[in-house]
Amino acid sequence: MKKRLICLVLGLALLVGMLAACQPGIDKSEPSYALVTKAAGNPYNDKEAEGFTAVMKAEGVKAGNYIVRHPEAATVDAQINVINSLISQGVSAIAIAANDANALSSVLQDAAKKGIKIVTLDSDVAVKDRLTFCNQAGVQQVAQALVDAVYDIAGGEGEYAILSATSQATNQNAWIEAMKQIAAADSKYSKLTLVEVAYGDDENQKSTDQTQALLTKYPNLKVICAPTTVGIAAAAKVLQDKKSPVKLTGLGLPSEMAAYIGDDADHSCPYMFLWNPIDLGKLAAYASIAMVKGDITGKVGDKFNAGDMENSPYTLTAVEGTDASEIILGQPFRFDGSNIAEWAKVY
Ligand code: RAM
Repeated sequence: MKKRLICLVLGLALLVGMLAACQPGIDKSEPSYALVTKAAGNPYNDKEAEGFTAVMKAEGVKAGNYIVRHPEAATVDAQINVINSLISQGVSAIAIAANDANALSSVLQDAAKKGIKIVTLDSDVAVKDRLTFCNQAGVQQVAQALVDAVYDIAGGEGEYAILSATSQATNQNAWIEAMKQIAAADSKYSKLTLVEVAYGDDENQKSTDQTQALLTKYPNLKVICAPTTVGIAAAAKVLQDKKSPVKLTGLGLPSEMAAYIGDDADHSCPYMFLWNPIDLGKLAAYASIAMVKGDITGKVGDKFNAGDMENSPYTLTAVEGTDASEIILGQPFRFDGSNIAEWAKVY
């Protein structure tokens, strides 16, 4: 029995080795591009990768010279490992959705010293550690849409909670901070009370547990706002299965949320928002290519072509209050009962 197990393990190791050997390696005579997402196991990240890969193929980058890496968990350590291995492979550019705003600084600086162009997408790092940021939608616009949705769904007053991703996620933290400021700045929102920001770490089970804990802790809770596709899908299922009167909004993937969207007692989420994550991956691919070619350097005002993307050519604009740049993909888009079926087929 033991022998058979050893044979099986050795056989599997051999197979994995052979498969790895079949992967085409980087051809160093041509540029090479890497995408590093937040983590494996999140369909949103698969969509980003789909867009990135499609552009690489369309632009004639040869197989082996574009690499998609999904770290094993949404942590800084997992991303540092991946970036170190990309530095040793000698890629020309890394596009990364960061799990932390500051903790990747030293590894990204190492990469930059080797001449690797660093672009962020979805979740930024400190502006000194990257050349530009492919931003899905303006932070203020996302936050305003979410605060207004909470206000509307709660009927203008009462308790709400936020179910976020990881506590270090730059993008979620920026949206939540902006939501708090918007709510504090206008007396219209003064009857809304944010009772807790909970973290489901972009894991289904943790997000489910956190939703259940919020329901137990806050019997008067009216709305949960989950600015994460993993969190909103987990919360939607908990609320709908329980036929809970608590309602949900946030940022969700239409393909995962179609069963929960609707403006009646049978559905947990009246409406939510997102952007096209496939397009975000495409934008990061085009920005990386333009950066490596030297068409852009990351300066505000730089422009680049992005194939057949809707807003091409894109211009690098200033991140509010700084002279660092970002590239805004578009506006947050609203999904409700009237359009969810159509969009669920797309992403
Ligand atoms: C999750 C991730 C991602 C975020 C979306 C809305 O998939 O946290 O970073 O942009 O939600």
